[in-house]
Amino acid sequence: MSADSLTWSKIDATGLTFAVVVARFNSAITEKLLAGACEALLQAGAKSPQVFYVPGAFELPFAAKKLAGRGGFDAIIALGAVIRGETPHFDYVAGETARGLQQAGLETGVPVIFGVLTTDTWEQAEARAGGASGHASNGNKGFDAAMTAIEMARF
Ligand code: INI
Repeated sequence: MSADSLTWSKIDATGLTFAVVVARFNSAITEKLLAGACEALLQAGAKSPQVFYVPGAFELPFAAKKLAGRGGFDAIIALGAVIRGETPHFDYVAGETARGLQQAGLETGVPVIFGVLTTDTWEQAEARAGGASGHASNGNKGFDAAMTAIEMARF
């Protein structure tokens, strides 16, 4: 296991309610993150999450803040994939998404979880979304984001 991996002890999400906001941009990746997040929530005994879609990662903070402010969710999980490619657009999208999600959580008091991949290449993103299978056992950051959400909801 690499030094920067998150580790999870057994954690109980019984009775907790989660919203997952998913960016459609790079959807082949973000759908795998969503599957990983749902797997974690189910394993931990949470209800099925309510899933909401936005066009791209840049729109995640707006949706997360709106859902957090609406009430009824113990945490919001934001999922996206920002891939560098050739343009400086990456830095704006990745930076503002991170800043906005942190701000949404701090301003509402509801945990908002940063489940957004920021990678140089498509292959790196795929590897962090569970590879070809998308399975949690294969390193799926959507799974990790959901486990983080459970822990922070219990905080
Ligand atoms: N959105 C992503 O989710 N991932 C990306 O890699 C990406 N790139 O590379 O441009 C991206 N751009 C769209 C952005 O999130 C907004 O939807 C768009 O700028 C409209 O606000």
